[in-house]
Amino acid sequence: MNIPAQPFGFDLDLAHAALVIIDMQRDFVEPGGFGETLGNDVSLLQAIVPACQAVLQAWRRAGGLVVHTREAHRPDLSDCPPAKRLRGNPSLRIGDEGPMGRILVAGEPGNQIIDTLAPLPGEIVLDKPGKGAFYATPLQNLLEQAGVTQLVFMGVTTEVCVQTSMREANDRGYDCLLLEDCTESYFPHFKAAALEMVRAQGAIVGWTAPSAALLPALAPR
Ligand code: TIU
Repeated sequence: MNIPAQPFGFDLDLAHAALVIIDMQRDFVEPGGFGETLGNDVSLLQAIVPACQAVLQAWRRAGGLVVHTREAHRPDLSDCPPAKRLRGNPSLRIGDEGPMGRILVAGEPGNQIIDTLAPLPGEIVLDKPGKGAFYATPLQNLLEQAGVTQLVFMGVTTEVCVQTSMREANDRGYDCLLLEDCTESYFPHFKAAALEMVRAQGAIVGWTAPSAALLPALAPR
């Protein structure tokens, strides 16, 4: 079905598409996590949760493949480059003990996907040490095994992990659609710029559309 999108319609083929939800984990959307340690107001990100829930529910009902990612490091931090841990002057560094457990460490309370978007059994959940969902993860293999050629993106933050993941996907040959009201940044002007740069130059990275444009394609018929 053709989804009204920018810069032109996106031909969704649900049987060969996956919904990729980037890093909707407590670290980024709740106080006391990695996002806040970097000096951000994390409350901004909570506004997208209802729209993400609506899409996730509709996507599941339509029988589509779902991939959740978490930005996460091993407890021994062997997959966290010192350059990432030591950069800047955060209030807590990756691996430090925070109010939701060790910052950005797999298995800690802060590293869990928020309850309202919690994965269901059978859905793919990937821990990724970088910003991109393909770097040092089995994502490409999993998508190839599933015959997926199109990716619909939601999650946070728009210009960091979402955009990096879309650029990685684009270079690997996937058609990528970013849902405008299902992604957010700590910096509204960065979100606006990221949406524009994704779809500029004839969808140089991919398409953008509001979730309302996708939902009819997922409705039972
Ligand atoms: N800081 C920021 O905007 N984002 C991240 O560090 N990671 C993700 O975007 N997931």
